[in-house]
Amino acid sequence: MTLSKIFNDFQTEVKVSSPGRINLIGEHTDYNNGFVMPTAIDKKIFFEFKRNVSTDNCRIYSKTFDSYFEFSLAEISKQKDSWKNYLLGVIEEIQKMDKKLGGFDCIVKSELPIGAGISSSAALECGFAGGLNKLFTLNLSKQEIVELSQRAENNFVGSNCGIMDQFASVMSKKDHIILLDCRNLETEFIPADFKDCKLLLLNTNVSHSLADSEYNTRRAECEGAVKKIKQKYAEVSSLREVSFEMLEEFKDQLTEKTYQRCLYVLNENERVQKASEAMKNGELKKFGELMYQSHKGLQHHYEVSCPELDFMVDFSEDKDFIYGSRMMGGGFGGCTINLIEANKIDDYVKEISKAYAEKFNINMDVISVSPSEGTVIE
Ligand code: GAF
Repeated sequence: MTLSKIFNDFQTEVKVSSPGRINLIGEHTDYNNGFVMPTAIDKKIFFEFKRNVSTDNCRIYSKTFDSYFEFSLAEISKQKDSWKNYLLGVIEEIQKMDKKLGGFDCIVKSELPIGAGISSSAALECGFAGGLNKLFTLNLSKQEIVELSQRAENNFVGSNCGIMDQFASVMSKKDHIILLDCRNLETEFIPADFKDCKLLLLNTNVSHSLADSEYNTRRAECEGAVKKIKQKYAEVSSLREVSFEMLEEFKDQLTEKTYQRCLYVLNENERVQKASEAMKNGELKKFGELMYQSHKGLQHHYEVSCPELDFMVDFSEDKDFIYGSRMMGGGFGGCTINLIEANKIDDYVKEISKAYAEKFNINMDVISVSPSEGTVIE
């Protein structure tokens, strides 16, 4: 059968739209069992699925990359293109759960820019898992979909990500921000009322290659510190149980860098608590101030920012119509998230685009976003 025969005359059985996410504050806290404040956005990856009963083969066509691949459920092996591995990882995790899949055809189309830090990877994993769940009546709960998608990324792709992105992509509610406690997945939905302001993403359009390796290193640094502290305080199983006093007590046994990483995480968890209160009380200036503090911590103590992101945040700092600005996601490129007065956006975008292009010889992009519903499956 030719490709066009399979994909032109597609009798869709299941349709999925799977959103990217933003994170207002709480960066690199999720894998330390801390707090985050993400939500899904109105930019998505779309899937269409149908069963192909005749084979155990899966045929997937990406409209975005105009790329096709086919594999047997019995032979899952790592591919060169990373988008394929997110999907294969999901298949592997579903199979590990003893859930029965059959052959299927799938079309994927994305409107999420890759490398922008708005989690196209979690959207791919969760949307794909959600679609297969419906197509083959696997009876997976939303939480199982979130967790298996995270495991796909950890085990198959090899990135030790936390749970924030998958959780936000699946669980978000329109017009709300999630306050998520990553220790027990306790969730509070806070109405996203930004009054005269809007959230604006500015994409540096850089994605430095350090990102993956440094991400895993940061996580290992935090876990190494926890291991040391646990020797005296048995109740400690993550940085979440570590107090400022405990960290001070162990300062001499940690390298200066590791100490700074841990201090950042403890401070960031406190900031998220304050930020969620500020949001509930409509104190947007206070919220924005915490965003700036978060960025400084990520820049100087956690060291996951980059000159392009720092330039954007610095550029905004003396503008009183920008309440807050910070890098978002894993770091080393991608977007800043800005809380900005809506009627100033057009002029500001012109000004910063020009300054950014002059400084780095790169054109930035603007991504306007609004808090949206998690995965939708029809
Ligand atoms: C990436 C990861 F996937 C998340 O789990 C989270 O750690 C984030 O970086 C940093 O906060 O998006």
